[in-house]
Amino acid sequence: MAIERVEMKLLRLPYVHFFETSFGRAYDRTFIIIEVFEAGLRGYGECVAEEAPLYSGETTETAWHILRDFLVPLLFRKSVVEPEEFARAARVYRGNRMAKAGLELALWDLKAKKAGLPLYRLYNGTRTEVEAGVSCGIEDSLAELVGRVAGYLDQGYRRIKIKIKPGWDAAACAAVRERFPDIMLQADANGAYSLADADALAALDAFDLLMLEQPFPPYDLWDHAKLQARMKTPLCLDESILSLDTARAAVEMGSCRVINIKVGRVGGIVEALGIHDHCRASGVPVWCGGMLESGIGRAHNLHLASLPGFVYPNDLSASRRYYREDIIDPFIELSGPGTIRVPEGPGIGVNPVEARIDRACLRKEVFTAGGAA
Ligand code: OSB
Ligand code: MG
Repeated sequence: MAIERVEMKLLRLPYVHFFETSFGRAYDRTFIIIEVFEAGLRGYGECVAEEAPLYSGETTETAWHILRDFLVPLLFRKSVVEPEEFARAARVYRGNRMAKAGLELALWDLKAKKAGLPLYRLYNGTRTEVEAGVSCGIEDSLAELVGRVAGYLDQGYRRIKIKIKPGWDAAACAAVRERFPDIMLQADANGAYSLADADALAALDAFDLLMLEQPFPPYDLWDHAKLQARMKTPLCLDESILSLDTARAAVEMGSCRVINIKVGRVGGIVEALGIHDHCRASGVPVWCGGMLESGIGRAHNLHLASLPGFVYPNDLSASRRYYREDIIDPFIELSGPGTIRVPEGPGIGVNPVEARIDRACLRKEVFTAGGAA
């Protein structure tokens, strides 16, 4: 069989509440949904590249270009249907991992639907429920941050991550810790610091954080190793881990003690599984990061997080934490205090609602074996 058609849609969805990181404040998310068609079935993937090249060098427009001009043609030219085969073929192109992952995810969903199995069964996920966590953005005041954290804890979340940046770090950690002495709390700097801030960062040891995520920019593996050597708090790398090779280097260099796996950042499920397996064999705990995905990308993340090496709570929250009207049915909900059930239906196991996708759609392009339709 072969892929008959690919559809790409550029969507924009408003957040329930703005999300501010050390990169700035955002009120909505722009992202690409990729749909692959074969024999009456449709596989869905989400590309997590953002509008601006802040978190990564990719953007929605670079990803659109790479998908349209290089990756989608690979499927038609070589009759590629299997996600593993696509991952291998796509390796001839450097970088552009989020674009690659978006299409690979669609092929995984399709493969699982053809087999009539929930996606996690294809790569031997073991959990039926995963640990949920919330990532809290920077707020206008500490009181507002603490109020939001309280709200999430009331909803049942048991692990809170707060975004930090210079000027919003120790005081934010102190405010949350003081009010909630016993919760699992971690902080994420998205690379906002440098080694010159090592003293201020080391002082965060006082807040008994589960981990400190990505204090330095992505390519500073060596500086992360120097900081980790003087901190009790485990460092976790997010932006720095682009592949199995960088994960191996980070672990061997002592740059971190924990790894955040995001399928988009590492270029697909095949690469993510490699990192998971390597970390598991090396005794390095991992967890599943998020990119504020719609329900489509989030469902994919739920399946991935069912693997046994995902031992810390994940950046996986209910649909309503992100969007008023998620594009899937049913919405993702907490299944118990701080847990989310991995969907059991075929493929990603949630139903994308085409009418809602169309309402959020800014641009659409259809590709067939004969060329763009
Ligand atoms: O660094 O983990 C991050 C969102 C966008 C870009 C980077 C990050 C995040 C999050 C959101 O923290 C986590 C989620 O999807 O719940
Ligand atoms: Mg992060």
